[in-house]
Amino acid sequence: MGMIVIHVDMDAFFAAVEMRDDPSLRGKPLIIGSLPGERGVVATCNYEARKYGVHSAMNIKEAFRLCPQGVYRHPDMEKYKAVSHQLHAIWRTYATALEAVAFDEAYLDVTEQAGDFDGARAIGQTIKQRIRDELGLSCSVGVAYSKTAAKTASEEKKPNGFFEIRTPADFVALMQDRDVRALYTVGEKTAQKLYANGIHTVRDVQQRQADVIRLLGKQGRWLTSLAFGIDERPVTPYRPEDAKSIGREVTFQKDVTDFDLLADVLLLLALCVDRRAKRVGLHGKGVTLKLTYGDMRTITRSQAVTSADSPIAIHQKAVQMLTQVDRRPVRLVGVSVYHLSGEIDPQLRLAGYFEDAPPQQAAALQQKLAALERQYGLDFAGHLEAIDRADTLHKTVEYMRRHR
Ligand code: TTP
Ligand code: MG
Repeated sequence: MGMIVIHVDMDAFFAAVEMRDDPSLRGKPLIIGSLPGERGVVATCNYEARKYGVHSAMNIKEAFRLCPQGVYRHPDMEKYKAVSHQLHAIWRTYATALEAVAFDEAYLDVTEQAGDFDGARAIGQTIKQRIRDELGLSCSVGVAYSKTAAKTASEEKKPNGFFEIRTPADFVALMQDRDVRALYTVGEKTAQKLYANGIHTVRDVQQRQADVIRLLGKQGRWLTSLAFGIDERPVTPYRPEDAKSIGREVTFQKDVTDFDLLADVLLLLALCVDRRAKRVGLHGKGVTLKLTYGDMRTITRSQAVTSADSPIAIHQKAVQMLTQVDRRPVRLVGVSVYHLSGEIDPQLRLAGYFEDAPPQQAAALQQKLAALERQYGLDFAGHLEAIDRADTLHKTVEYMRRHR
């Protein structure tokens, strides 16, 4: 049997949380985002406000023009994040894989727990009930054979909705006379392109596959499959290392068995990662070590750190994790930082390596580089800039491998 996927999406999420916590807001149009008079947009609004035509991403001026009697509030992201954790705890109970899409939205692979669609319906209903009872919030649930169908299903009866799409044929029957924009990933721009070529409905996409592919390339191929209800993407579980990250890796020409060499290579990788992170003004709150063994099995190890804001900090963590993995021949080694945060002072971004590190760390880095120079007979300190380039990094690492 194929997959069974549940898509859960909270109703008017930020607004619903605020109404739950402040009953005086209930029944009034509530707009969360910028305040009238400020610059900015609507993050979301409750369904009362939607009656006036207010919606997400609308300029706040426009929202105020449409709904001057509304209540306007700034979002409280910390609070929504906490609620999101509670939601995840409930969702996780029922899924072998949970893919978070946003604070308030996730795909759950319930194939195993559900057994069949009747089981999945029971899980979907239980999730809705628990979110209502335990968190005082409402959500919409879609149960389906694929991710796209599940998302389509959760939108179908929003708010407080529940809907099932059990087969591709059911999906097609539901969708074929709808506008192309009903297809997942078709936005305004894509729609205009299709309209301009006389392709208006999902049925048109089905009947004019070659034109759709010619017009849209890769996306066109995806859409023609989708028009027939085909979407085989798995629910991909969220892991910390999947969060937006900055990483660098290198593949050896011959498998490496010397873990001291790997530790040395990790210093160069840490330098590259740190530099790239600084360039975009971010630093990580976690470090991931990645190894691919000679048998192509890849493992990753991740650990939180107070702040991965220096090459030394990144390297230390990576090496610590390296001591805890299987010592088998290694084909590829990589390091990345994740949970990126913090726009650092733009001035600092331009500063060199040693200037923006605390003196102690700068000294530690100098020492490590000097040790590498003695060991391999390479002038690292003088070539740090070049090491950032893929070909130089690769050459340097190969040189180290042969001269160890
Ligand atoms: P959505 O699920 O798109 O919206 P929603 O939950 O508020 O409403 P619906 O009932 O239609 O699902 O987004 C979830 C939250 O993400 C939303 O409450 C606010 C935030 N958000 C923004 O901050 N900006 C945006 O442009 C959008 C679309 C959402
Ligand atoms: Mg939502």
